[in-house]
Amino acid sequence: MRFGFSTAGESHGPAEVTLVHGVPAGMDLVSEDVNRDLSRRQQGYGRGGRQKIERDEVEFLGGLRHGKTLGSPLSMLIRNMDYANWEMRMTPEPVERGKHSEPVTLPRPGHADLAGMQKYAFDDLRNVLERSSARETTARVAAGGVAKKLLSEFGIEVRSAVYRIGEAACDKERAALDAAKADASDVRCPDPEVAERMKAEIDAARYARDALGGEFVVVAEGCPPGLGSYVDWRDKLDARLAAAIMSINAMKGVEFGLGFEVARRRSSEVQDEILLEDGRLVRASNRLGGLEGGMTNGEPVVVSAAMKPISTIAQALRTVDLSTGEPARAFRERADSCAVPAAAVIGESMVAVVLAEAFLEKFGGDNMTDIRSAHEAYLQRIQDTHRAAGNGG
Ligand code: EPS
Repeated sequence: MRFGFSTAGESHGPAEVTLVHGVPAGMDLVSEDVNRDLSRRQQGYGRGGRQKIERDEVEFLGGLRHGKTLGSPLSMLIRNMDYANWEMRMTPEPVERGKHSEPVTLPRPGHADLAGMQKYAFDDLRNVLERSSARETTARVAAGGVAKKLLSEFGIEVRSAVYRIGEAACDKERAALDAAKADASDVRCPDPEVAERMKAEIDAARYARDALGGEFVVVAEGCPPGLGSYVDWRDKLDARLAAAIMSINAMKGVEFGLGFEVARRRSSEVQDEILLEDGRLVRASNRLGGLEGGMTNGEPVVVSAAMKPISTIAQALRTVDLSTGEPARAFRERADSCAVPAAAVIGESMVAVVLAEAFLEKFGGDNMTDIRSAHEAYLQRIQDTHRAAGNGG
């Protein structure tokens, strides 16, 4: 089966669950490969009280034996510690209506609440918000840990950095180059001076009972040329990466390399010229973010995204009480005031999952040994072609 994953779980339900399919047999995998990113996702300046309750750690339920994948579906569980406080309101067992939980009927502008109630014929928006909550991204990051582990076996590393929160911003290109330093910052911004301004913006928004969005960049280094394809629209890697990024809660835009800036420039200031240096094909720049014709071109893949501010805010916005039809103020619940640093880690995970899927399409096999052989043979062939070109042959 093709590499990919599904998730299940409600924010205050018993657990988040991830099922990853298409994982090759024989890959080394330990809890730490997943827990590392689960912990990074939980961090970040601007988080609310929930992360003090949760301690996200994976339990493998299937697909792994003695630290090696079996090629069978990899099943992972992350418990919601907060379920202990929500058990009566969230129990899967039938309860007497209204006894354990009052229906929530004040939809928040910007959340899935209203359209979700209309679509699924609910009269309690808790049925919507529990699944539309960004808590679900915990399960995605678990899948991302597996994808990253696979990619790292072939020299591909995926990192991220935050380059804007509200009005506080640094250069996107610089942030992408310095992404390795982002883990040291609690806003995931590699520029310490801008990081301080970002934190001040978050404090000011929180003080005003409001929330802030921002922008982050994900960089994948070490991708061989030719992941994805130009021959069919479904296979185009940039389209698949865009869909994966846009599936993250609160994303409103995605860009590659220079992004929308390309629309303002002339062609000669946009394309990345091809040079032959010491028998190797190299690029004079990476303005297109490592993607041409829906394929990787061997340069770092650079994807950035814009996140809107969180819609659950203390300064409740106008809405309508759906139980009475009267004007009201939106439902308020404990929430983050900024989750852009966490979103950057989730972005890494989604990019890693798409790259792993494309990697296995290109070099696919049931087990790591066969994949390694296919990968090495391909790199050798394209390297030999370059050499021949360098020799005029
Ligand atoms: C979220 C609301 C908050 C966030 C949550 C996403 O949860 P709670 O209502 O329990 O305080 O903390 O994010 C997470 C729990 C998480 O792990 O990222 C929402 O409404 O989307």
